[in-house]
Amino acid sequence: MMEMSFRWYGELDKVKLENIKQIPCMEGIVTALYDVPVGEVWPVEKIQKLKETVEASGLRLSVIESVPVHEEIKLGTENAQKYIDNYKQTIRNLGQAGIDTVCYNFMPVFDWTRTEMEFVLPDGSTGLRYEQETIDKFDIENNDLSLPGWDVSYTRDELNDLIGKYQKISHEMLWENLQKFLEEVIPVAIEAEVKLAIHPDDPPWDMFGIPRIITNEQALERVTKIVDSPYNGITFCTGSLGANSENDLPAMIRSLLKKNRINFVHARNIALLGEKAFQEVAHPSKYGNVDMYEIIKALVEGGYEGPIRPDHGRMIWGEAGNYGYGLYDRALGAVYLKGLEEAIIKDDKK
Ligand code: CS2
Ligand code: MN
Repeated sequence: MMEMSFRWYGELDKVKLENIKQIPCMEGIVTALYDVPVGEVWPVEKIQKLKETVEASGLRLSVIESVPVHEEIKLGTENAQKYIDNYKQTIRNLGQAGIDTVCYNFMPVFDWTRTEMEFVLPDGSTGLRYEQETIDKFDIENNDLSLPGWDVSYTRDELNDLIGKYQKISHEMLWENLQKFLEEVIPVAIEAEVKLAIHPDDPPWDMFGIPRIITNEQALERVTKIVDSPYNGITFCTGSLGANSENDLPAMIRSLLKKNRINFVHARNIALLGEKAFQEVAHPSKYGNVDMYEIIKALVEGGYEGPIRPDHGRMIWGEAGNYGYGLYDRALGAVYLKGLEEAIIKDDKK
């Protein structure tokens, strides 16, 4: 069986570990150290403390999401090596504390991006929405663009400076910087027995003239080949990859599992609204374009037994909290996913 898990933003999260523990079938926590600046080494003691806190609630610390990759690494500057060395030490420290899976992404400047955080759905619940049209109209040089939920925030000057630098970076240059990063970090991950899981770019296309590369099947295949090891794996995020209708998600899962390259799964449903536009919806298949039954079937039949979490949920029942990360809708999503899994496993045994 897959290990059902739940993202928790630490002590400041409105959602408490005790709440999460009460969700049926819940086994694990996905979290991070939120007070270590990006690029610095994560101290072993702090990791151990976090693990103890999680375990005291009766759950396992299943995945660290994320250890952010410093922009200097993605830009491939002369400072990159220092940050790569720090990253390696963080991986060693995580291994020493008994952590076995780490999620990260290689998106320049922006992590996940949405143009509306509280779009009201017909039933009165709210969900996140993305429309390219709004992004294209955005005057980035004159506005402070910040979104809740990101691990990092920038001032307007920092943002303009970074964007300027990336506009000179081609897709191939970004690939080279990712290659250098993986060639250095994966051998350490193997040694430390910590599986890495790159998160696809969300949304999976360029924004503001900045390249994004982890967008489709070809890209995932390419990443996994850079260093050919199960420790160099993927976070299969159905919402991110599903935003491009050309991505055949179940087929991608089957092919990645044959090579044992899926280390973590984010299950999220989205309704496609047209070219480069989508609405986040409840997890069941009928609300969007992600066929959750086919996703879970591909995972079960491919032998996936690693961590999975409901990724994002709507805000329902008047809940307020981190956008996409309330308790109720994600809890419903988790149980729905476990239901699909049970049915598929039992059916396959007949
Ligand atoms: C997450 C990402 O909320 C989300 O959409 O999937 O923020 C994710 O944590 C990072 O991209 C992974 O590094
Ligand atoms: Mn995701």
